[in-house]
Amino acid sequence: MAAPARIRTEALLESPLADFAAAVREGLTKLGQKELPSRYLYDEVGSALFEVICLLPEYGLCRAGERLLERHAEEIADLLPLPVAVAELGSGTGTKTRWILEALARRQPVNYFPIDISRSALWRCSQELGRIDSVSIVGFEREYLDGLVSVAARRVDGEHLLVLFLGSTIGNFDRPAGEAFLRQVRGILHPGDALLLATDLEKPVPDLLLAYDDPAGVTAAFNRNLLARINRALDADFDLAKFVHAVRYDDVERRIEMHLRAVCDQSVHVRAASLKVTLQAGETIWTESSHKYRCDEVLGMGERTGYRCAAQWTDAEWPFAQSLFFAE
Ligand code: AVJ
Repeated sequence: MAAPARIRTEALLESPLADFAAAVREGLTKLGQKELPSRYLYDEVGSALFEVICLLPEYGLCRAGERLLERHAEEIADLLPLPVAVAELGSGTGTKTRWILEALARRQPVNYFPIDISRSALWRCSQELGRIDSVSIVGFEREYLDGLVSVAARRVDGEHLLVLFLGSTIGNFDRPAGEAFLRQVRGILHPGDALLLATDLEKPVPDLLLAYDDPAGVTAAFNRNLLARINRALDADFDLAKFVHAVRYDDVERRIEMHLRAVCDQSVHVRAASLKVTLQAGETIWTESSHKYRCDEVLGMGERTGYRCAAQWTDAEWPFAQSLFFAE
């Protein structure tokens, strides 16, 4: 296999496996609703399944986000102060990012810093984007905020930063936590730096339920793979046949919730976390929330956390917004 043109990955100092074990223990020993953090859905298998989800006709989110960037990348680049370096929170597969990097690379050489806890995601992103002329990549295998601090420390005098938070990943946070996260990002930025924020918008509930419980069962596989990952990585004995994918829309919180429902009473041993868990028939493990927003709500979130909005673009086919903010 050909090596990507330019990729270097900053070393990871923490122990990801110990963190995973601790998170699993914490989530599965919660009184009341058991839960697992959605970030762990994306191992190699999970990331590949998510890419298939993005191809499903019922799940328009990825296509909408990409369409907006394809259509408006030039306009976005024109609004940015130059020179600008690009940091991306969650490198994904890089397809959406290509439009922005190409538009910027027509104006200046671009330093691009994808930040992701998944080494395989960084690798794939570098393969996708590593050969664009005038773009050089340094990947950071880190938590978002840690990685962003390191990226910000590398900026040269007079260089601005554009932070990309695409794909509506902010929707995985509760609303207050999402706002707190935007504020933390703002704390790392300088006035005049930019944030491009993608958010999935409210839409009819039946459309949402189909998008997260598709007839081909890809999202179900994506969800259940989390248990398979725990079996593999933490020497656990989840029986996947005893769990079903369950999706609900909470119309007070305005979010899709993804759960795994135990179909019978059972107990599970997670050896690497020294943990025994019992589940009752019908009990669920909550694996992901995906909050849906209103356009003006997104503006409000930005304004309350130290930004002003320069422009907002929405997709007509699948309600979705890209908002360009500047740190004040
Ligand atoms: C990648 C977090 C935007 O919330 O829609 C897709 C993940 N989960 N299908 C989303 C997901 C189930 C997705 N995000």
